[in-house]
Amino acid sequence: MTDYLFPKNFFWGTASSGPQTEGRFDGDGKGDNIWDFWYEKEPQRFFNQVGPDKTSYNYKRFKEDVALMKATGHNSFRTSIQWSRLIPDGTGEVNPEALAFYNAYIDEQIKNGIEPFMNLYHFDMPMPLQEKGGWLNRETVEGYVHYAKTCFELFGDRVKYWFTHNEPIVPVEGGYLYDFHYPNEKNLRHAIQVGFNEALASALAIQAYHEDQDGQIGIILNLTPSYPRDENNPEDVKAAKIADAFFNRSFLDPAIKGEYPEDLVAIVKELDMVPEHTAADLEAIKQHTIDILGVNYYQPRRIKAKDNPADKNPDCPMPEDYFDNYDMPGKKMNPYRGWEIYEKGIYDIMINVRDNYGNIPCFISENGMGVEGEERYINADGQIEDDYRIDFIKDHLRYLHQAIQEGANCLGYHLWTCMDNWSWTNAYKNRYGLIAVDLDKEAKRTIKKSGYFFKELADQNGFKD
Ligand code: BGP
Repeated sequence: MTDYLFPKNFFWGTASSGPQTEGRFDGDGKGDNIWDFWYEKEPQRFFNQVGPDKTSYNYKRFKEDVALMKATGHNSFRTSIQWSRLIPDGTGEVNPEALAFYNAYIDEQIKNGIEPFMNLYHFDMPMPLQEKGGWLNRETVEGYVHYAKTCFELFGDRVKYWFTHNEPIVPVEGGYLYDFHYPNEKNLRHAIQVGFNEALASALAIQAYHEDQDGQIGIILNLTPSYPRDENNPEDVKAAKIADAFFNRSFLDPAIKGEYPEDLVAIVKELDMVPEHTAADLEAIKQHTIDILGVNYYQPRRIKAKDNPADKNPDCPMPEDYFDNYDMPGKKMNPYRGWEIYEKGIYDIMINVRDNYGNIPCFISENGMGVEGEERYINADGQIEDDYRIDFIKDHLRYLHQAIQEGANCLGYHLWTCMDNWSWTNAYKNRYGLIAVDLDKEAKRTIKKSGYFFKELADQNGFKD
């Protein structure tokens, strides 16, 4: 029997976001964001046409939800403030209803011994700012910094862990390369500008935070370790390194080292796509780096050299002009989400952060398994027996434990997610929660088997097997 005991004061909990859980109600004063707008325009793009107004009703039921967090062992929990709820037009007045809600939600968590981790941006651009170009427009950076400062002033006395973005590469990919977020463009030049403006906004928010607040501020990145098809083939290795530059180091390096990786800069220059910026912007990125890193890990990236290097559209450059995705035979899959499950990836990320990023304090900020049709696992007592989720968690924790034993500075593990929630265009297709939400029964909450497992895990600060 092995004892997987984690360090003292380890953070156990889950992550979610405002737009995926809160819902929308008459009189709540929330403004539109890109999800409200896009759903209105193209509801057929969303699974079963379930939109962002119908998420798990946490806005009304947060007290019950915090009690369930406690029942499932949380000592910490991450969500995000919805920018369009707090400041409905993006830049103007604070919405008093939102202020009352976030105050009460934060207080309820603290009262129940749950440390609030708060993220500022989870894919949810307020529509009035998107109409002016969203992250493409420099004014959005200024609007975001104003919003961030407002949040620090309003909630910084109680929230001591802040995050500037969740997965900033995703709005780049979804909105400007691969068509899964509004505004559904395919434009690498815009993608690069959006990524730069997000990184700049993050640095400026960190600067503002460090001026008069006493907690910690970081960023949450989805790191996808890029493995070459054949480690002994230099062309595959080179291709994997380029994919890593585009999708991981593009945010990891500025966030921690304060500068962009040389190989990525060389590609962007060669493409003649250097984003608009000033010397002062680069200095801000240099100076204002993160205190803590959140790592979201779901899947690795398998890469090979391009089968046909000439296979590219000169009018529409894409990152894939430099590599091919490799469909590795025999890989273990989550068939519902179509993502590979590779548990050792979590270890490799931790060792990379330890060795190449100064072993900065970090934690697993998301990891989880979305499964469709979980009703078929309901037992006679009405509980979902999600043993596959328990195995998924343990399989990852073993590798995380090993990394910590080898010196990784990992402070916690947050699962995605607390209770089943709305996952963007996938809506409620795949369920990730420790707690089931029955949409047909007024969003009734029921703790799954994994929720009880998680409580024991947190209480024992680890597990034996
Ligand atoms: C992460 C996001 C979450 C959540 C999760 C599950 O990338 O930060 O918001 O959605 O993935 O993925 P999906 O909803 O695409 O199944």
